[in-house]
Amino acid sequence: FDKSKVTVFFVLGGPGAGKGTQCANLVKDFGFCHLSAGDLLRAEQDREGSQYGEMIRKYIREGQIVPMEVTIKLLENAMRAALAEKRDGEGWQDGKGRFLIDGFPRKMDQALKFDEDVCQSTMVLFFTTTEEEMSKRLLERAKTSGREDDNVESIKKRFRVYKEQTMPVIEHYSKEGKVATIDATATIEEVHQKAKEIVAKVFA
Ligand code: UP5
Ligand code: MG
Repeated sequence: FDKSKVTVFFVLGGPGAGKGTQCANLVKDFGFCHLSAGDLLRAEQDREGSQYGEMIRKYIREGQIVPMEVTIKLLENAMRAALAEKRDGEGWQDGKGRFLIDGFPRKMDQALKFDEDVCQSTMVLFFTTTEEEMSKRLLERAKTSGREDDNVESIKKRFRVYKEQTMPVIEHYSKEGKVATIDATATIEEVHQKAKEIVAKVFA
């Protein structure tokens, strides 16, 4: 698709920081198309006939990053599908599709590849809070999420991968002046207001 037809915001932050929750709010405010890399991978994992299902399951349980080719292909396909059914006034302003790409890129190779092959992001929304808080949120969510990685062992691994592989991505985009850091420790509504202000400035 045509890169000039999209506006992309990456949404990063540790496991359980509230990326998905805040994306849902921003969809309502600005009509974004919300694509969670983790959700796309989980859907592919469960898709009958997928050649990647078992591999994805293993990576997610271990908190490891699935090889980037798979994730980038899923994202590109989802973006193309969304653009194909674009309708004015529903996130498609001025002839452009607005995308929130949640939980991606979380490793340097993915970041460089996506920027080169798909498109550059306008901004990175970075939700940050303490590991203690994230852990508490994930263990609470575990009661109902059904996610195979919402358990103490997997959570520890996810935190480690986040620090070792995702923090360098955030530093990389910080140097490009693209990162807006949002303290995600406050209530969902307080965090939402801050995120909304930041995005509103971009679309002003
Ligand atoms: N909650 C949210 N905000 C709150 C607040 N302010 N106060 C109190 N509670 C709050 O929120 C988590 C929980 O906290 C919810 O119950 C919520 O109500 C509450 P959520 O919005 O779901 O947090 P989020 O940051 O989205 O957490 P998630 O668990 O989805 O983050 P991860 O980054 O770990 O998960 P993701 O789905 O992105 O990735 C999962 C795995 O997929 C990765 O570990 C990896 O193995 C794989 N993956 C790749 O390989 N490649 C990719 O590119 C992406 C993923
Ligand atoms: Mg999420």
